[in-house]
Amino acid sequence: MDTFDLLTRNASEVVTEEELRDLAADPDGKRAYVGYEPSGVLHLGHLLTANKLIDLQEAGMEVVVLLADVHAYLNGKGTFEEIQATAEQMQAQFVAYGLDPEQTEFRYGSEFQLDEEYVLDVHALAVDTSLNRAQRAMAEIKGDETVTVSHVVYPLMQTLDIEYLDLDLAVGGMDQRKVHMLAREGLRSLEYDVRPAIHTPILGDLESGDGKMSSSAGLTISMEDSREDIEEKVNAAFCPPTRDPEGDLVNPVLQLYQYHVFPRFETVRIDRPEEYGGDLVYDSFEALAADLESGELHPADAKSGLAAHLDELIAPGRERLQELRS
Ligand code: IYR
Repeated sequence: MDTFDLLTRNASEVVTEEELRDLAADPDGKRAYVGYEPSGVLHLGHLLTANKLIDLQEAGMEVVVLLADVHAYLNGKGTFEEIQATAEQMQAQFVAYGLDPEQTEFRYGSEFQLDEEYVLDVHALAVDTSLNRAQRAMAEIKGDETVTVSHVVYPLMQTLDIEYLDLDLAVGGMDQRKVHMLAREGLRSLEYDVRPAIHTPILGDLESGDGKMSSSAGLTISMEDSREDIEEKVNAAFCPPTRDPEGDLVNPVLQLYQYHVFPRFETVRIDRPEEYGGDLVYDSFEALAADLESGELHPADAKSGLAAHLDELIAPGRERLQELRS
């Protein structure tokens, strides 16, 4: 695959395409990152951006995973001690999932975000940024609780991470896009280089195919799920025989194949009893989606194949988590 296509495959948005083309022309040793607020258990949302990091490693880029402990603290996720303990577990799960530890730099935000130079830059951005703008940037990151002063400090720090980790590319879900747009202005105002960003989609809710997959409502799949849990959730998922259902709905089963299974498996085998035509083997998402639409692939078989592949992706992290907890 062409490097630009590999860098941008399965992305919802690239800012800007021109900057990314420059990067794709010479990706070797360039540094890309995703920041995660530490949480004890990874779920599909984390794994979707991790898949993009794996693509970038394949293209020759260096990958930085920021365990954003200070950000999680500012976003009301617990005491600093609690957050740091979950960050260690998070790192272990990413490695089990397939981020090569030799090629991945794991960094804690607190290692550099409390340095004087960084803090003074936060204050410089605070002077240059309207309250309204910082608040709007956080709309999709902040939970439902009251806005606090910490919520507007947060995107200013996310801006500076790009400079202080010496990065060439920022990666995040579409929920990060407003922070990354603010970051472009902020970096420019401090006369730092502006860097491009890649945004990955936020997938639909498994059961209804509606809106955004929620990590809290038990509607996503996590490293804590047993094979049976995964089968149960996938079996209950919405799966019309089309990739574009009516209105705002999506087909979450096809989305999971597209964003989670095909990026990690060269071929996808779906077991099917002989009497129904025997096993099916696909080497592209397009071929599988076309078979679902034509009726060649029954939704029940699509689901059982999906659960088996998701289980294979989750199993190493699930085992690691059990070891850490015992
Ligand atoms: N805002 C992210 C966490 C985060 C991301 C980056 I990229 C940072 O530099 C810092 C924090 C979230 O919503 O999880």
